[in-house]
Amino acid sequence: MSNKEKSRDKAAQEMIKKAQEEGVETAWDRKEAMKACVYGDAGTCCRLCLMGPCRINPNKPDEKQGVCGATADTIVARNLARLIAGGTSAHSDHGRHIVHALKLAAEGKMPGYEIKDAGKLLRVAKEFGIEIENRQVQEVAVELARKGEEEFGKQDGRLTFLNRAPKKRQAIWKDFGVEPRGIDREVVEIMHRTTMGVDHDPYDILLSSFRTSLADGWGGSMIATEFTDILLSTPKPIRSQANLGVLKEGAVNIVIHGHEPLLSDSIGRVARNPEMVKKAQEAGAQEGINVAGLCCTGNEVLMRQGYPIAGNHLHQELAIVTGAVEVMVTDVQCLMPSLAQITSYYHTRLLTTSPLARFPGVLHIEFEPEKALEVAQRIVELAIENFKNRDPQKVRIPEEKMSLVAGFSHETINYMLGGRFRASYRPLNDAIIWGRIKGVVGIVGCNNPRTSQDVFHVSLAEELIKNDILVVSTGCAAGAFAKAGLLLPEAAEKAGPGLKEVCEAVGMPPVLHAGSCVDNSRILVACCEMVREGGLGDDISDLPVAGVAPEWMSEKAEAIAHYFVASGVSVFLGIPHPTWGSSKMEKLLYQEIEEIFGARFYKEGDPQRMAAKVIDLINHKREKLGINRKPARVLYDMAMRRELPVE
Ligand code: SF4
Ligand code: MSK
Repeated sequence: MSNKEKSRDKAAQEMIKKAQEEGVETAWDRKEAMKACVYGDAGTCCRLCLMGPCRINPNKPDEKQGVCGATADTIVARNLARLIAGGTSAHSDHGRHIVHALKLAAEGKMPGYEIKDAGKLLRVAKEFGIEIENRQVQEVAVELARKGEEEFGKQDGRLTFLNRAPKKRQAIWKDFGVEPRGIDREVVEIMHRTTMGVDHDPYDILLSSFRTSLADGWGGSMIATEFTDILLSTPKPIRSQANLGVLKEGAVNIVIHGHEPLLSDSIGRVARNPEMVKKAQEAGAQEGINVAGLCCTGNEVLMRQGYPIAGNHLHQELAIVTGAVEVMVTDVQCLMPSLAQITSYYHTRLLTTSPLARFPGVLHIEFEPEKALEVAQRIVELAIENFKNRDPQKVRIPEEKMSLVAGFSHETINYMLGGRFRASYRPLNDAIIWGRIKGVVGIVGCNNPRTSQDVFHVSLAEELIKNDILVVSTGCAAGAFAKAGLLLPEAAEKAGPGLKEVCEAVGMPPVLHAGSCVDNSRILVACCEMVREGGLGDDISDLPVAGVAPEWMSEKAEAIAHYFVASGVSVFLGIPHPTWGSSKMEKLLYQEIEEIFGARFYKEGDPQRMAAKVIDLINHKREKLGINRKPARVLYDMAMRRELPVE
């Protein structure tokens, strides 16, 4: 694979070349050296017990069974379930940490943090049945945090946020027994169910997997999003920049990477402190301190504070290769273990801050919420201190950086389209009904060196907006669109006439950045609002919407994809599920599950063909809603004109 084939991004191509010149191995090199394992890819490798490991030839699945007698169908179903459990646990533990922080902040035990969105606090508190009249905001916040904690350990009943879904969707979940109860309970149960010798029925395992994923989407992730908004503010449209060119040669560069934005919020504040800026200048960094993000921590601080984002998933190694990063601060998730090895070629200090996520031999400065500002101060000072160790010979920062507008929470979409005094989804629904916007598609997920970085994301989005489909994005897909200039209002030039008209009237981009991976829950809420607003059916599965994960790689993406399908949104995968070793599972996922959820999975490896399939589905939904007809053009003659009312 040539460097041009590895990524569509010129900054990435330049840094891949620099890495090669300097003898630094990247994910693309390791991918090339890695011989794909057919059993893993097909899902037919089982190592759940020590009678195995067992492998079943996916091309002859009926010829063999595991030592215990497990069929390929059972093995594939169990493996998929465990991916979903992994993804759900990651998003949900993130949510738990935010709930804990909200409680500490409300109790005054987290200096520097306070409730930033009291309005949302009260709205969410009411959903949890909390009395809000004549009570202090802090008091309500403490009670809400307690209720939030209970969602994880709940033994009876069901998750509170499920009430947000249309009644019809809630009935489907109830009828098929997939209503998630406690978040932790669902993860534990699916792990139990799929351990050796428990559940052997692929259908049963799959339904439980959907229930677990719903505990992510309507539980852990939704809690993470809403509680972060309460604590750190609900995003509003904000301008910033993306790509490696946001790093500055004349500044101390601090890159924050991972998923949980709590410490990063403090790092940003400390880095702006004039005393710290002065210290940086005294150390030779005339431009002061530059904080840039990566992956979803990057998205979180971009959405709320407008910090630039240095790139998406496959940029994490390349940021270090610039030779201009003093400190890379990590929290949890999507951190490549290779970072430790790559920093050994440069002066960059890699730092871990979460008790959950360490690298052997790497400096650990633990994030203690009660001492967040102190910890941040220590990190910023360390970065300033490290500036002198930069090797000018190794510094090469690509020029590429692109302006963008981010910050499209579902509340923002409400205000932008409905107007400040009449916030509502009515204008969006009307635009869809009249066909100016044909539908809405969420493009989400990661980068994966199995495909050329960002190519699928960008070509698909361009094709969809050209066909008047509004794109909403999160995670590293949003990073790809940011770098490609699709998050600018000017990108409306690339949209079809209807979408262009709406974007120009409102001043919004045709691709909306809705946040980090946990913020896919914002898309669920937006779908509920569209149903509630009326005119587009009475369930999410009626809406002309779809989800796409073109370049996904993470267990979390698998959980997201499943909760979207279980919520009634069909999901198109650029990289298929690792399930092709079981024709039964393939049939369930890509066909039969639609009978339950009104949505299913599709797989397609080519962006143009994928776009055609997505457009087909949107048109099919419009047809069913009876809105796929163009309003008949009436040619008025003079007599008819005279009949027209005159104002
Ligand atoms: Fe083999 Fe069955 Fe053990 Fe899996 S659970 S490793 S299939 S014996
Ligand atoms: S960071 S889960 S690589 S989107 Fe959320 Fe990006 Fe995927 Fe991680």
